Amino acid sequence: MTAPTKHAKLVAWVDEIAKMTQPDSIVWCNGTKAEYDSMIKIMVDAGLATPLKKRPNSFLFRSDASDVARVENRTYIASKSKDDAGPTNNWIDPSELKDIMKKLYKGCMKGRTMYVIPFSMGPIGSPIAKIGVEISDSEYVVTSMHIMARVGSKVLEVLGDAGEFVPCLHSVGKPQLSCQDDLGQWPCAPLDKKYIAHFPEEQTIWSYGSGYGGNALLGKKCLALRIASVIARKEGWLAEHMLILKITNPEGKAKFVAAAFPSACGKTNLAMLVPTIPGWKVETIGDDIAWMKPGKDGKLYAINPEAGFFGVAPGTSMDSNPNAMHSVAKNTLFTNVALTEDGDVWWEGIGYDAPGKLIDWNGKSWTQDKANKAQAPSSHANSRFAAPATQCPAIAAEWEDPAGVPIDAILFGGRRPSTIPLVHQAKSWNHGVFMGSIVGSEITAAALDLKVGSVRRDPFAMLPFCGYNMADYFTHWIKLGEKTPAASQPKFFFVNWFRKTKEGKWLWPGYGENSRVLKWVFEQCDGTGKFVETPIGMMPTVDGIDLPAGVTAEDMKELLSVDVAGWKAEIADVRAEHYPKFGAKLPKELVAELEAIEKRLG
Ligand code: O2Y
Ligand code: MN
Repeated sequence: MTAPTKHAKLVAWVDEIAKMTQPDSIVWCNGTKAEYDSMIKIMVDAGLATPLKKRPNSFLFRSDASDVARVENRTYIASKSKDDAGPTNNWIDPSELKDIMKKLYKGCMKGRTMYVIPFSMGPIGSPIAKIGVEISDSEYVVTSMHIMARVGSKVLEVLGDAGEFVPCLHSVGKPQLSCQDDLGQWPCAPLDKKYIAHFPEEQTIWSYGSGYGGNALLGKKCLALRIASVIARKEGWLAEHMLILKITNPEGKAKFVAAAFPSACGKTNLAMLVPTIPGWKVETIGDDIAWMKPGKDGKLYAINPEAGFFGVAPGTSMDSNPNAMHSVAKNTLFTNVALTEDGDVWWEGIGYDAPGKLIDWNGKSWTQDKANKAQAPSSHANSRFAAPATQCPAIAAEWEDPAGVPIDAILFGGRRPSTIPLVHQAKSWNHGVFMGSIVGSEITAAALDLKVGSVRRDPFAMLPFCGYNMADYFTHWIKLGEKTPAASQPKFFFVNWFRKTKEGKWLWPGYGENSRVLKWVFEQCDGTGKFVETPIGMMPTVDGIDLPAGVTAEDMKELLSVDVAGWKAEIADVRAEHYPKFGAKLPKELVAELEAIEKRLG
């Protein structure tokens, strides 16, 4: 196929990769429905996709058991200097890694088609958007990229003859040497041959051996976070692992909120929240990534660079997230969930019992046995849906505004059964950066490095996604604050939906009731909130947040009190265990914030 572009650098790169990987043919993707349908047909015919009778144009995929999630220990930041990758990334010398990977890539697409996928992260042509071109030998990647990014000919038009793009090379790492199909098995390479590599100086991504999610859909975590964070630092903006939502009060006044949480804190649920407070509305701009740039007025303007949702299926139900359930009613790709006899999907926590005999994510027959608490689940814990954002009933009108939305508040959170109150507000930008730097969740099962009850810190929820030294990343945040006029700065909050009593009972119902906290956040941004100053920041007065059903005034007092002893222990943990990881590069401003809180605690 001749290249549908005169972009010499792009054509030369595609030629170079084709020479190395030796595919049978090359297809330049145009992003059309016909192209999507033809990819699906190839996968259905090969036994790799199952059409779902109950959901129009929707399909189920089952991955290899070695290829079920992002592989953090096989993910590398290959900067020239180790110090530029910093203490929290896997570093490897770029030329050493290229030598290893070139050997793997040699002939790796034999018997396969090489797809060239031009894509835009962000609305095509938006001044905030970035263009990438992914080369991949996976039809699953092509169809998933159609959903998760803006793909095709229009992107090439915007790229023109000499526009900038991020080259993203992907192979499943399994040539079809005898030119036979994949025999119904998800193609990938063994774990020790998987590499997810980022070259920040070249702004290039090389991925080998995995066909799954964040390892293979290179626009998402690899480009929109790891490489974009490097670009953002250079250009003076922020590429963040944050949802974006719009909240509107009964009078029709709206605020925009960005929020970062470590995994398993209900980020997609918050992005699509259905408020329980009459008259209030929450709408979705994005559920995972925010690119925020200072506008002429000094405010941060955010876009969601993605076009779809790649959400975790287990636990998603009409109760926990009706908007997500409606989003996946059609045109959706499911991976590693269970298949019902009548051609639908099912997963643990979907809100109803398994209807009869299922096929589990391993392709085996599975019948629910509620009496057997040790029964292996039907769906993988990281099973996913990929659905177009336009299908979300709560999608905001502004979600594709190329100019972005002005951010009024930035929220951080984590799973913290004790110490951290339901909500508190930072006193300043640097206090907000301090809050972001200590984000984390308490661990509930023993891990190699941490004991039960200790906090696994995940600064800004960016630990696996910051493409450079995280101490430099903190400094970048602080410097951006210095350049932002106080009146234009968003307000920072720390929320905790996961407080428990000493007896282990949840103190806060979460889900739609979190709208009560969002309402207070709105009011604080509007200057109408009821608050008190405390040593850890501003907090709602006891009547500042309306009580949801089932929460007593006593519970609320506990949720909104400052646990002085707990906070002293928190400060000690940050000082002794967390901050030392960042060495001499840790900004002094963060230490000053730590000391100021300690002093205020008395
Ligand atoms: O396991 C994967 O490849 C997906 S990871 C993911 C997907 C959607 C949103 N966030 C994440 C994440 O790990 O933060
Ligand atoms: Mn994420």
